[in-house]
Amino acid sequence: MSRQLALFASAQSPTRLVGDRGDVTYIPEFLDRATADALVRELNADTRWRADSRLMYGKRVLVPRETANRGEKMPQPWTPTLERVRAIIERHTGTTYDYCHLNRYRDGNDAVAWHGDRDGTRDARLVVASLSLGATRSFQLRPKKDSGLRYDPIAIDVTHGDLIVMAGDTQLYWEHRVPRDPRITETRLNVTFRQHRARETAA
Ligand SMILES: O=C(O)CCC(=O)C(=O)O
Repeated sequence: MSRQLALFASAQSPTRLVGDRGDVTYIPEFLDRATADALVRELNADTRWRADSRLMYGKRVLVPRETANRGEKMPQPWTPTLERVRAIIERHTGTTYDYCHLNRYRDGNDAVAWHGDRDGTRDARLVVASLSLGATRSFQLRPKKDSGLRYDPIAIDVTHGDLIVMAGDTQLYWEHRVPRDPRITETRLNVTFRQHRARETAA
């Protein structure tokens, strides 16, 4: 049984979701409505989405969502609002991000399976800041099988403008997913701000 967190927190009161062998914080309404709306408009107008595929049991299958990367050393640049939001998140988290990975969940049939973000680098301790836009979806966390941790899965409904920050050892000991939910008919965008390398910034 998963634990559903009560959503009493506000932008001023982040909720710690994980504090053991990892550090995951949930900040509801991190972005104000106007900025979140502007970001959705800009990303929808100006992103070339990709349909990725994976080899599974010898067969190539499409991943159930569309993706894109934007930012430094990426085929698509930051958009003006994305840059502005990146700066806000950098100030909040005290670190820098050089690119972002975008997921577009067209409806509740799109999803991402359990995984940790190693991010093409050996340094799994890099910070990942995950911004939700559009439809409300369940974001779930659980300890990895070999972590030695004994916690029930955590499920939290993330919605337009909410931020989840995953830091410390999170990607080593925990995994996360957004499961299918065929009742959902609206689109959700997710923007994960990521680091090729981390630089601490002054608070
Ligand atoms: O959509 C989300 O909230 C999670 C996205 C994610 O796990 C990823 O991009 O690796």
